[in-house]
Amino acid sequence: MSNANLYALFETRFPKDRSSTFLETPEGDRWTYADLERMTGAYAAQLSEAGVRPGDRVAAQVEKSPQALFLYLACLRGGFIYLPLNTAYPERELSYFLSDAEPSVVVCRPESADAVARLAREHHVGNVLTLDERGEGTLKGDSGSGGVFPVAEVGPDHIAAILYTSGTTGRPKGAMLSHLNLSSNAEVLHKTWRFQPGDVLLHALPLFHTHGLFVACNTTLLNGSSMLFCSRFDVDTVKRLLPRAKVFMGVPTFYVRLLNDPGFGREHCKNMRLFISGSAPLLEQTFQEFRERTGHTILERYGMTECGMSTSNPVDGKRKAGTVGLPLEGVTLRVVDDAGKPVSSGEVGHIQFIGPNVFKGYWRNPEKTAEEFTDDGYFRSGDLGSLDEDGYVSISGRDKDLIISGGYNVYPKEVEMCIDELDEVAESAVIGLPHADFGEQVTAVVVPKVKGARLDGDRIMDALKSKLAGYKVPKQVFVVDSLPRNAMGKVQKNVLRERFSKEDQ
Ligand code: MLC
Ligand code: AMP
Repeated sequence: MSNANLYALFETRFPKDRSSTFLETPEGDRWTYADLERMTGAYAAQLSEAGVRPGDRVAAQVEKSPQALFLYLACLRGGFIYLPLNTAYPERELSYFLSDAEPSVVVCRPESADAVARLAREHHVGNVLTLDERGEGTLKGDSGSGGVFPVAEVGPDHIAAILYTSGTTGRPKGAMLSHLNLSSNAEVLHKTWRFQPGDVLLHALPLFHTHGLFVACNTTLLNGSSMLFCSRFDVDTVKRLLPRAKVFMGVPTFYVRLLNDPGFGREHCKNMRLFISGSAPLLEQTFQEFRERTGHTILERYGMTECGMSTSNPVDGKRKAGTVGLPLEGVTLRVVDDAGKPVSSGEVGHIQFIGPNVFKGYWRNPEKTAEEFTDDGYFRSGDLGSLDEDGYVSISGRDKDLIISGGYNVYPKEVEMCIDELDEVAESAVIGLPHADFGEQVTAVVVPKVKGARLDGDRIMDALKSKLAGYKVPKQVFVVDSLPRNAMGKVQKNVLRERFSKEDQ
């Protein structure tokens, strides 16, 4: 049986001339495919010396850098399970991930080494290594064993990565993605998006989530081509580098921000082949404005942490605004009613799908995994949508209580639990309100413990900053005497959304 390791698949596509560029940073640093092989070999060797074995977890909470990407690839190469963590997660969130995932090694920013070492002792993590944004730290890419570290032999179901996603219960769950999940999705996207030799990708997404890590990097690696690799999204840098790129991937906020710059236009996009959007709904207005301003039609696709990508608009066929396109080859998608019966075209129902992209379950949580699948094996996406007469999918809402802010998911339950811990608060409801830049804005509606008490919204937001990643902290707090409830006692968030979307933001 051939090796199902995704890294082994990448190797078959690396350019013959290993001195070809793999990454270039806006500062002009260049990394070749030979560097990739050397660095991933050295990192894998060092992790192995630190006691990491195939199947062990390597958690990484590091800034985006070429070296951070090499660390992911080193884990694939060694058969280690890569566990990327958003740098925005404060200590409290990190502590939960370490206790749940029990990694053998944590790689963190040098400035958080002491705090992480303390947590590591608490949660019996073997080793703490450091890596900064310039790629320096105790994780070393200059070990002699470099390119010779063998690529681990793994089966298709071997877990390649665990990505944590918060849930409606407020407790994040680790989605286990196998080598086959990642390779099948990368292959189908590479084909669907017609990647070609020389397709330079401008990479401005964070590296700890599906979009920036798997969708962008894995397709480029399968293409054996290069990336212009920015540490973060910034309009001026993107404008400067776009003329040298062919492909760009972004969340809708990226496109909104580009359009907000009156200096952005056709000349920046003249060499571009493809603009792709996903992770959150792209407004039709953004789609149209972008077409008018640049002459390019954004291709929208749909995915999620648990399954990578499931649908995409076509490169050659019609890209329909307000839709996320057609199910990808190998993915079977259906829209069903509450009883699980398929609805007719145009009707809204629950989106479910099955395919090689669908994850292997939640880490050490078989009950939650079972809940997310139907008896006939379809994954319940938690999204609501419909199919049109051509089979294009539109997402019209969610049956999970979820806010998507600037492409980041925020589960209200998690925020509510933190607010409710505050002394002066009796209860709270967290809702998403429309926001021009982020799409949705996290907003808290709070009931004080003492009726009529005046609560200070700024203080509540400050108190949450040490508990939650910044993008989860409400941007606005409203105080009410009581929350509206239905006959079952459930908070009517639609009533709150209706009421507070009219208030000044
Ligand atoms: C940052 N902040 C946000 C935020 N990002 N607040 C709400 N929503 C966001 N998305 C807050 C910070 O906490 C900080 O608050 C302040 O804004 C400035 O931080 P920043 O880092 O300087 O912000 P900025 O660089 O402007 O970041 C905005 C952004 C970024 C849109 C560029 O959020 C981003 O890159 N988003 C992409 C997310 C992504 O990759 N999603 C894919 C998930 S995978 P304060 O109070 O400290 O000042 C997935 C599956 C799929 O969904 O289908 O792809
Ligand atoms: P995450 O769990 O962070 O991977 O986010 C996945 C969720 O993002 C999906 O379940 C959808 O709700 C949403 N999503 C992703 N892509 C799109 C899109 N193109 N349009 C609308 N929602 C999207």
